[in-house]
Amino acid sequence: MSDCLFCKILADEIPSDRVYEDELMIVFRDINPKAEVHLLAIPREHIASLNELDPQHDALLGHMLRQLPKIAKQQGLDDGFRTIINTGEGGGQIIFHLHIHLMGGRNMPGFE
Ligand code: DGP
Repeated sequence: MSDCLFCKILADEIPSDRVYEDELMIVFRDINPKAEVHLLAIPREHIASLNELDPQHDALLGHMLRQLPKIAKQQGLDDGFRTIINTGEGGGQIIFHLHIHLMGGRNMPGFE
């Protein structure tokens, strides 16, 4: 989608600090981190939010979720990590390209 910020990050039209990518997804650092490690995992396919998921996306979401523990460990989060998906304006979603927040380490809300 031409007016989607995260599609522009995918296309390298906007720079980002990527920590992982494969054929289905990329993971990059959140520009406004709420914890020592704060990453965003997004599908290459533009899906606006969980509200737009179809059964055809089951394998994609399964793939994304399975990569997160490996990526968290690569980031030094050996004790665990937090995932958050904000959905819709009422859920605090600002960017309407589905993304999974992966957070951990020092300064994580509730662990300051
Ligand atoms: P959400 O509220 O769930 O839609 O979270 C959107 C997140 O996206 C928020 O934590 C800040 C992050 N973000 C917004 N713009 C940019 C950007 O241009 N680059 C990066 N790396 N992150 C961004």
